[in-house]
Amino acid sequence: MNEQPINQNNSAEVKQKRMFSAIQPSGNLTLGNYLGAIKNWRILQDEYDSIFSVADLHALTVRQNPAELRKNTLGMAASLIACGIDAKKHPLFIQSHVAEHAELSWILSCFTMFGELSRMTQFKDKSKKNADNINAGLFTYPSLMAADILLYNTEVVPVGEDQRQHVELARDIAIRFNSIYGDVFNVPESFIPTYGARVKSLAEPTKKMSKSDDNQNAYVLILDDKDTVMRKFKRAVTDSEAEIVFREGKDGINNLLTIMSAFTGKSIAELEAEFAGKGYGDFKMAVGETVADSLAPIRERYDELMKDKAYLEECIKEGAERASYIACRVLSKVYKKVGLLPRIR
Ligand code: ATP
Ligand code: LTN
Repeated sequence: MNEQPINQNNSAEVKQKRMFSAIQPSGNLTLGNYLGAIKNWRILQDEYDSIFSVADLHALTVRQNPAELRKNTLGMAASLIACGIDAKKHPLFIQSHVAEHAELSWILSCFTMFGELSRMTQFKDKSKKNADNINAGLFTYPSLMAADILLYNTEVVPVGEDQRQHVELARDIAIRFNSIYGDVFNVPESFIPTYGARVKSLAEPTKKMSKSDDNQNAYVLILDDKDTVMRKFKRAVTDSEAEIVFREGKDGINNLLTIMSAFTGKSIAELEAEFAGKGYGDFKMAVGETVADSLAPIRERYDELMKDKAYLEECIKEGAERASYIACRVLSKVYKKVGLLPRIR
């Protein structure tokens, strides 16, 4: 990484690059979210000038139970802090608390093409899954995501592979806008660290692990207790062979090896050697133990945080204030550039 930390003696501060990322409160964090995204946020947070958000407006693209959404939104903020996001240092805020996101989203939707939105894989997938509710928000979702990113002069956006297409569209929108109005937005880049894992469903290991999967055995939640974690790994779909090696076609075993490698820091080759000659049952139990033990401290911290609502609310309040300060300056520049008449105060 070519980033440099802030100079310790403060004599000449090195300007850090701005990093922004968000996650929807559409349920609890899965192992996929953790290994593919949140763990990287934690690792990278101090290397960058970081801002994190819980994308509750995005969650509305799928029908939500209001009470549940409120609970999940605060729960997601708590989960992120429990996973090691330092909300006192880096703004962590709820997307709907910073009104500029919805406002810029409208402007950007006027610079986003129908054809571009139609090509988004997530839109196609989610339309299939929610055939009775293919709403306009689901379609224009990437314009709101572009607003999230562009409001903060973001340079890097750490996401999992499945979000790359959306970040690329945000880049295209920024370039299009800048080509008309001059240098208004920073052109962001997606950042998919090579050490980030792509975690597959435990029930159908050709599909990604997703928190909105109807089958609860398909995902492990970071808040699952040990018994639940063990049960889900015990049931994990593998193959009819008996060899613990990473090979094309062995999606289930490949997935378990990837998860084990991410938690232990051991390479796949080391794990293959360690488990050579062992049965799938023993291997699944070993992966389950490792995952459950690694998640235990996160779960404990989450429970503590959920008992201290005042602290959580203070974090997201400060986060929204700090985010708003940046967002409103960028938005007023955009309003001016596109020709909106300034409000008389
Ligand atoms: P939903 O099921 O509601 O669509 P999701 O579990 O797929 O949610 P998102 O909220 O869309 O997750 O994604 C949050 C972050 O986690 C994104 O950066 C995404 O790329 C990453 N991510 C999600 N699932 C995985 C996975 N299985 N492996 C790696 N990264 C993932
Ligand atoms: N669409 C993303 C969540 C998200 C996001 C963002 C990620 C909303 N706004 C801005 C990065 C930057 C998702 O579903 N994972």
